[in-house]
Amino acid sequence: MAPIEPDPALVDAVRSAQRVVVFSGAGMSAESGVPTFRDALTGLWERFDPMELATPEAWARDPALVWAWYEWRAALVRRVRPNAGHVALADWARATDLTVVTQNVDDLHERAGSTVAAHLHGSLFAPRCSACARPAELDDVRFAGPGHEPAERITPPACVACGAPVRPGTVWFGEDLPAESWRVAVGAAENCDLMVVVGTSGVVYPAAELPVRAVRAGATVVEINPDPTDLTAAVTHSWRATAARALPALAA
Ligand code: BV8
Ligand code: ZN
Repeated sequence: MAPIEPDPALVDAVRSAQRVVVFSGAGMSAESGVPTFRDALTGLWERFDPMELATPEAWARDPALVWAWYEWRAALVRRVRPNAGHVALADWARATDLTVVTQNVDDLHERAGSTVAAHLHGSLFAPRCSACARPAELDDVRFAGPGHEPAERITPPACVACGAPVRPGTVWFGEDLPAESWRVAVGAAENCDLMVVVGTSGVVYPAAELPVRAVRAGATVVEINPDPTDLTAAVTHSWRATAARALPALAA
């Protein structure tokens, strides 16, 4: 699908930007082969609702099911590669003051060479003890290991310090965002002159507030998404294009 050409005013705003913030969601990783958060999950997990599984209640009820889901997701991310959109952002940051704030829990921005200022919803690769919060070494947990058979239940590893179950390092629905990540993200949104919002449906709060905060602070906000979203009405320009097609054109 060739992207519809961008509005010339959008291109001008991008070319003249001095302080850029890129705010990414799951659509950023779609062209790498990572299912977006609201796409029906595939295979073993297609009958589950991510909104149900990504909660403290699901973890309390069935930690082995939740841990197996995260192992499956982490193993999938390990198998894929950053796409041209991730690479374009890393290149763009070498020439411009550019800050990446992501809702994504994968490490594809980093593997493309970006420094991520804030992982608002945590990371698949930062498991920690559910009791003493000690970070678990990735080789303590199986998803860092050689390909394991996908399973619907995997007993979470035990914390080497206190023996409690190790939990995924992501922010579940009903949990607060990491305070430092949120502080950095709000500061970036309120001090940029351009925000590029890529691959998010804009339904998860408080992250979805960030583009509105940028508009209120006087920034030009450009949305890149093949579909309209809850944010489309609030942004300055909305470009019906995908991340891997649009970002290389913007960053050129
Ligand atoms: C909070 C980590 C304070 C886990 C995620 C009731 C009780 C408690 C809270 C609430 C409540 N009601 C509402 C709330 C607030 C809640 C919320 O916003 N709920 C929504 C759903 C209504 N938020 C929270 O709970 C947050 N915490 O509020 O704390 C608090 C505390 C206690 C009590 C009250 C309040 C925490 C939210 C964090 C949840 N964790 N992830 C995990 O991943 O397992 S969020 C999850 O959704 C992912 O991180 C994902 O990034 C994020 C947002 O989704 P998107 O990234 O937008 O992805 P999505 O699939 O939706 O859309 C993809 C888009 O890409 C689409 O638009 C598509 O068109 C586009 N696209 C597709 N292909 C491409 C593309 N774009 C470009 N290129 C392509 N190729
Ligand atoms: Zn512990």
